[in-house]
Parts: sequence; C-alpha cells; structure tokens
Amino acid sequence: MEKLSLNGAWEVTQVGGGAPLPASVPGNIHADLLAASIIPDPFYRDNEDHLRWIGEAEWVYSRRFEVPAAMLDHQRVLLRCEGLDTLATVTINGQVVGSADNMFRTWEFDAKPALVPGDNTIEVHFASVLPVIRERNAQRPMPGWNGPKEVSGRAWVRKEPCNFGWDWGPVMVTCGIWRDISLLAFSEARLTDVHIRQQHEDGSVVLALGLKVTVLADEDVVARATVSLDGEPVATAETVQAHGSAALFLKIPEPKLWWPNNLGEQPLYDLTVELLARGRLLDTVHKRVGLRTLRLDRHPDQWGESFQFVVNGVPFFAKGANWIPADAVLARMTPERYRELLGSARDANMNMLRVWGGGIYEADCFYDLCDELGLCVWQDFMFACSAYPTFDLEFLASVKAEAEDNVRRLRHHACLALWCGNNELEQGLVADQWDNWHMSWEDYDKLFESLLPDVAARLDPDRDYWPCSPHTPSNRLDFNNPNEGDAHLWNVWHGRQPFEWYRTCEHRFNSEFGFQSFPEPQTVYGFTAPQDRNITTYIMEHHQRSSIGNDAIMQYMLSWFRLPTSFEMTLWLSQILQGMAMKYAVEHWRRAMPRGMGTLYWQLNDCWPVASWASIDFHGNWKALQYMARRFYNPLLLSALEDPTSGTVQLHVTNDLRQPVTADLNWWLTRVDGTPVADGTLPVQAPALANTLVDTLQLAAHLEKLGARDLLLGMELVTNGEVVSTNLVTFARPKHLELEGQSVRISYSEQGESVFAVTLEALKPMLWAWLELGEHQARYSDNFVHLFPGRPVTITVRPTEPMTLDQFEQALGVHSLVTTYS
Ligand code: BMA
Repeated sequence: MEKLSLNGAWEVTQVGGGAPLPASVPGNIHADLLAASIIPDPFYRDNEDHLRWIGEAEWVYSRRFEVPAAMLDHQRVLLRCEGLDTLATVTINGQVVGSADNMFRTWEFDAKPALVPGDNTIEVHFASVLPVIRERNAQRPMPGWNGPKEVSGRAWVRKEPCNFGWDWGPVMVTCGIWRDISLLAFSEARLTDVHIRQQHEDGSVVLALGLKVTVLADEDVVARATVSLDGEPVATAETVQAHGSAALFLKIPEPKLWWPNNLGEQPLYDLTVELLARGRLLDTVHKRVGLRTLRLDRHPDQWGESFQFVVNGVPFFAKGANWIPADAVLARMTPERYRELLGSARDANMNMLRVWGGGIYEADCFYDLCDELGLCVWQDFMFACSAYPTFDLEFLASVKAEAEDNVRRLRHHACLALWCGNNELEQGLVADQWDNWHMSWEDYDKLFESLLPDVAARLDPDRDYWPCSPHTPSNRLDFNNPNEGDAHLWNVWHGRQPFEWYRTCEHRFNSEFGFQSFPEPQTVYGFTAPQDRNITTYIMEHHQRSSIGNDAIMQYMLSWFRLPTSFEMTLWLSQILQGMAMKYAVEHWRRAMPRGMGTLYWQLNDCWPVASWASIDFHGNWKALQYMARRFYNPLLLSALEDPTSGTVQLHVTNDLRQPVTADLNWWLTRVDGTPVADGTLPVQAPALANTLVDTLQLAAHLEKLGARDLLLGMELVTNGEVVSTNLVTFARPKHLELEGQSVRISYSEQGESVFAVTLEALKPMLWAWLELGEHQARYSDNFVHLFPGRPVTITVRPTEPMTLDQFEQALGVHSLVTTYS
C-alpha cells in the first residue's frame, strides 16, 4: 500500500469572483478567509450577520501535486477523502472522478484513469447547500425546531446541523475539505476493515479480530496480528490465508482492565495487524484497545426498568456533560484544544460525555483522548430537533453509508459506551401522520428503529443502541417518564420552574438539564465594544440565542441574589447562579442512586463566545460551574438536604468508588458574622457504590433562636487526614443573609516559575470567594469557595502566559458574594 497525502497548502477561489487565496487542508472556508485577512473575526459584535454571504457562495479548492510514475503502476489508485463539507465535485486534471453530498462520510474514488505521472491538478468544487435547502424546503417544508435567526430545512442535507444556527450557536455555513485527503495505491491486497471484539471470561480476555481483505492478485496473502502493552508484545496470531475475510484470536495473559475515570486505570493495548504476501508487507492497521466490557443495563426492578451503565460487571453512576462542536470554525480545532477541554472534563471528575446529535461525529483524536482519560462516550448519530426525509430512498442510502463509516471508524474505542439514534425527535416531532410540525412514526421507524439499530447490531454487536434521547421504551409518547429510560429535564430554565423543582424529580438517567450563564468579563470584552457592555444591549442579546435568555438569567438571579452593582459582577454572579442550579440538581440525583444512575448536564463547552449553558467558555476558561462540578462530581460527595421548616439537615455521603470508605464528617454552625453556634464530628462508614444517610442534624432550636437568615452550616469529609469534600447549607436565600463586608487576609508566594499560591484567611464568612487576574488568563486549582474564619484556603494559580510576582500582585483580584453588590 502506497499512500500520498494531499493535505497541506491548497488554493481556494470564489466562483465568479476574486483571485485565488492560499488555503489549508484539512480546513474550511471560514478559516482560510480569516487567515488571508479577507474577513474580520466572525465572533466580534454582530459580524456573523455580515458574513452570511460566505455560505451562499461557491468555492473551488485546488492544488498541484506530483505523482511518482511507480505509483501508477499499481493496479488500483484511489482518492480517499475522509471528509468533504458537503456538496462536492472532485476533478483531477479536468476529469470528474467523483462527487459527494454527505459531510459525515468517507469517500473513495477511482483516481487512476485521471492521473498522469508527474504534475497533476486536483480541484474540489463546493456548491452552496443553502439554495438546495431553500428549494427543497419550498417544495416540502421539513418540520423542525428553528430559532428566529436559524436556517429552516437543514435536515435536507447531511451536514453538521448546528452550522445553521442553534440556541447557543451562530449561523456559519462552512464548506471545505475538512478531514484528510490522500491517494492510496495497491496491487495485491488491502486490509479494508479490522473489527475487534472482546471475549471476557473468568478473568481472561480474548481479542477476536474479524478482517476484511480486498485481494486483487492471485497471491497467498496472510494476516498477522500483534498486541502489546507499553511496547512489550503480549500476544500474536497469524492466519493461514486471508482472502475476503479472515478471523484471528489473541489471548491476552493477565489482562489489565480499562476503567472509567475514578474507577480504575486506563491501560491501552496496541494492536497491529499486518497483511503479508510471501513475507512482503502489503498493508498495516494500528488500533489502541482498552480491555473492558461496557453495557447499558436495562432490567425490571422495584421502580420500573433500570437504566445504568455497567463496566466490567460493575454498575456505575455516569457523571458528565453534553459535548457540542468546540468551534464554529471547526478547522481551528487542534489536538491541544481537544486535550485542554477533555482534560478539564476529567479534572472535574467526569466519567462520561454525550456527543450530542446536532454536531459532528468527532475527530479520531477526541475518542483517543477519551480512551486515555477514562471518559465514556454516549454517541448520538447526527440527527437532532428536526424531522428527516426518510421517505426518500436516496437519503436513507446516504445515512446508511454514513452510519457504517462511523461505526467502523469508532467501534474499537474503549470509551464508546452507547449508540443513540437522535436528539429529542420523540419529544414532539413525530406523530401518526406528517403535518407542519411532525414526521410520521412510520417514517421515523425506518431510520431509528430499523436502519440505525441494524447497522449497529451488524457492525458493533457488543454495544447497545438507544433510539432517541430522551426515550421511554414502554411508551415513547410519554417521554421523561421517571421510572424508565432517560430524561431531558428542562422545567428549570425553559419552563422557568424554581431550582427546587429538581428535588421533585427522581428519573433513571438525566441526559440533559441545564442553566445558562454569561462568560467572564474578559471573554465578553473580546466580542464587545465598550458601549455594548450592558446585558440588554443589542450585541449582548446577539450573543444570546435562547429565547429571552438574558431575562431568564436575571429572573432567577433576583430570586436568589441581590442585584449586582456592575456589569462585570452581573456576569460573574450569573456563573455562581448557574453552578448553584446544577449543584442543586446533581447532588439530589446522586443521593437518589441507585434509582437514578447518571447525570449529564447541558453543556460542557461553547463554539463561540456567548451566554449559554456551558461550564467552560469558548476560550477554555472554567466558569464557576466547572469548579462546582468538580466538587459535586467528586467520587466521594458530602451533601446535605436541609428543611428550614423542621430545622433538620440530612447529611449524606455518596461513594462512587469501588471500595468502602471510612471517614469523619465535621460540621459547624455559625452566625453569618462567623460567631460559632454549634459543631460536631460524625464517624462515617460509606459502602462502595452507594449513597449513605450519615445522620440528620436537629437544628430547630438554633433556627428559632437566631433565625434562618443568621445561620450558616459548613461541613467537610475527612479521610486519611485529608479533606475530600466540603459543602455549605444556608437556610434562607443568599440575598437575605446579612453578610458583613469582605474581610480577608490575603497572602501569596511564587511556588515555581509563574506558579503562585494564594492563601485566603477570612475574618468573617465569605461565600463563593473567587480569584481573578483581570486580563490574564489562568488556571486555578479551585475557585468560588466558601471561607470560614480559622479555615484558610490555599489556591494555586497558573497563568497561561508567564507573569512576575509583581505583575501577579498588580493583577490579583479577590471577590465574593458581598462584593457583587457592595
Ligand atoms: C436541548 C438540546 C439542544 C439545546 C438545549 C438547550 O434539548 O438537545 O438542542 O441546545 O436543549 O435548549
């Protein structure tokens, strides 16, 4: 197998206008226009609206390349395109070699007849998808949920749905060669597919390989497989012959199992499969494999039907968030940015992400990183919030090929936990008959109950398929049933219910629920001019896509907090509010385990700078929620359920570890000025993988005497002399607490080059104390912490760009709840 990569420097020309511009492949048109300084930053103010012409235009990517004469001696020469976005016609030396209409597919075209030895030219012409969508939608409007700024009818093309706008994303209709492109030449044989299945039995693991081999020559072709760990081979096997299809079995001695984050290690074995003819190497495939079983377990139980993931026989509580494409200009995503975001998910104690169906089947490096980090992936197929033209046989053929390509590409990953048909179609987009708002169940079933589960069962029989998120198996009209299936709980936020509503829900698995916040001031400064910096300006509302979202943030904020006195403090306080909402929900649901066995909040990340449900902003900054998620997703969680009316507080320890834990629980009750009222220590025996009610504090007498507004209850869980979880209870809304002015001793020191330790010693209780460095970006070991007198907290700060101690001192700001309104 000879391979010639065609990645690298290309040119791009707008049809009917302009000179060619330099272009990068893989890439896309927005990235190229930005690099050539033809367009301004599409995320600044409302530039997005003035750049819509890019998606309306047609673009031609072209380059020259040299083909060695020997390459053309091969019997077959293919042009392999791993991603064309979207309506593409490919020409080599003026001859059309193929066309494409599905961004999610891998295309291979016969290039041999068009190629010549030496200098060649390739052109990829991208037609605009927008006229196609408009025309088809005019003939037959496709029901779907579209916000006012979004393009209707996006379901007519197989292209990243959120390109056409979403309730957190801009309208940026891209095109381009978005994944690798290369020439492949071979004469004898090619390894076209390697399917790895794992047989786990009595502590041993056998890898069963199913190989597909295209053999062109009448040769004796054999396949050899080697599996190694940390560079040491642990098993090999060889076939007698490999024609068409072949099987190989590798028994792994003393297998080291792969576990999700916090449940164990993530050892990854390297598998190499080679194709040989008389000792000559013809083709090689490498894959990295984590040994584990990972299933969705559904069985009848006392509440209805379970919905829990089971790894290596151990049911575990899934903790995580929903993932959306991490940049509206996808071409800018680098392995480093993926690592940064996924590393943040792991650092926040997550063990699962849902790749939501309105984006893309992610890049290989995304799943590689999830394998390494122990982040399980709930993988939607790319269908979301719209009806789809499944009555069209061509459409069905296209999505079948797309599903096969992606299942084959991703199924070897240890992290992959579930295939899911779509996002939210069953939640109101399907009815008995097609009409303006619905598709028919008959047509729905063709794709989500037949085609996709068939592909998954045939190509990936060891993984479960779930038709829709959310879905209720016994009655799909009854979505969000508390006794079975998964749920999207949006009564808080979209339904404007108070946070307390979460505590009325005990669903089996919460795959979506969320609350919005603004990004931090520096991120907002990046997309606004000074005159925009008020949350009601046109530009701030432009960077808010959920209907009347900023109003909702303020409505909830004033229910809990005082009116902040500045724009900046409004932004920060919105983050605290968001974190509180998610904490309220997740702590409750973790206490309700094993009835409920998962929480994936909406959403981890952003694709541009915007007010949204994300816990990490577009630039990778952790919002308050991300720090709070690290606490409420801690495998050992100390949480409390307060009842101000009866004056009781239930203290719970949720242990998600595979080992029982012995600990001490310390609690202290103080007045808001810090005067001690009562305290205690409780011994804790927390069995593995369970929630334990440790005790119920009876505080009625104190509440009666001092009043709900004058009391704070702090607590911590200590194991082996280390504080592993902390928490706080207030008995009144924080806005009604008479907190005194901020009074804190701040000391800092340089720990290493440009690493600083800041110790905060509060003289009066301080709620949600946080550090910031103005215009300097940094990573904080913790932030938004509650401080009590006599309990100093040290935070390590790592600025992204090196700073001196002097600069650090100048930039350091320390805030807490009272400074938002004083
Ligand atoms: C959902 C998601 C997204 C959406 C989010 C917030 O239900 O599936 O479509 O962005 O809610 O509204």
